[in-house]
Amino acid sequence: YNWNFVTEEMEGQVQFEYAREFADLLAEKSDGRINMEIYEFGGLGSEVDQVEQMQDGIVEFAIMSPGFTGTMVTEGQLFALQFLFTDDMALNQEILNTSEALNVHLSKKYEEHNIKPLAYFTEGAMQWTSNKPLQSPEDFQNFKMRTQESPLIMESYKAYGADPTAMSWSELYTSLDRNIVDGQENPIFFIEDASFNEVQDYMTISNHNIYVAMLTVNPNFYDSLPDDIKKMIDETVEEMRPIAYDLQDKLNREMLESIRENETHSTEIIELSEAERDAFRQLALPVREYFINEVVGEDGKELLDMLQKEIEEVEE
Ligand code: 6CS
Repeated sequence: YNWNFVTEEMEGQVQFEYAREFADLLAEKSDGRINMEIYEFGGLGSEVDQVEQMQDGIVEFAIMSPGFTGTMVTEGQLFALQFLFTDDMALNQEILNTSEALNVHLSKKYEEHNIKPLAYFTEGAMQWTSNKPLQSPEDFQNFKMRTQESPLIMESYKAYGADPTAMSWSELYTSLDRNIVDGQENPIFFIEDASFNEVQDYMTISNHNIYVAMLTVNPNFYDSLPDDIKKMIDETVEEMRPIAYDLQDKLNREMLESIRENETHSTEIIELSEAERDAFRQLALPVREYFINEVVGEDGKELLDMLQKEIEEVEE
């Protein structure tokens, strides 16, 4: 078997290293019968192009961020809702692993669009970088915020008073450098590895959301596979869960140090207090109502309610 696996990231970053490990495990399990060609981001187009290639079966496997399928699978935009998950990343990953709302109901919504999610995993807590200090919602007034394509991510920043612009991350470094946008959100490892810190004066440790990515497969391709091969894939998905968690944890820790120690450009790191985070939380909560009333309706409400219940249960 020769399969293609596309990621939205580069070598050394979480998605690419996930794909590499996934391919190695499968090659081993299958005694070399399964070979995967892994693509770094850029070679096959934008993040949105990659979604289409997976749906068309041009690539068999893809790691995708729900933020790039927001207009198609509207329910997947629930990951844009800030302060929804807990502040404990290990618990968050447990929720992603076990949630019925996500692994059964949300996955079904993706499957309607020819995308089969095999796993949801976090790439870390998200932080803001900016060219001015971001400490309170007032600081976001007219702030040009770069976001992914999801309308709900944009709505979330409008709730803070910002002026969001969606773009591919391939354009982000230049756009920050030229002040086409004033700031962006991402996990720390990505901020450092994409060198955004070198064109931004501030990084706010806001932990306002978790970055979630999905391992996906083309469903027609998957269904056509013999049972023993499917079993190898499913086992590998399970084996990857702790590996992916440790990978992002290690990279996010290490890269925080290298942002601190960067000699070319110093980035001031602002840590929000709980009271400061709460000011953002208060403005983020009504976006959940907007999501239900304006975006997903009754079906989506059930899904979000179920996920919130699951989060509460794990927190207890
Ligand atoms: O900001 C982005 O769009 C990119 N961020 C990450 C962590 N992965 C890929 C994604 O395209």
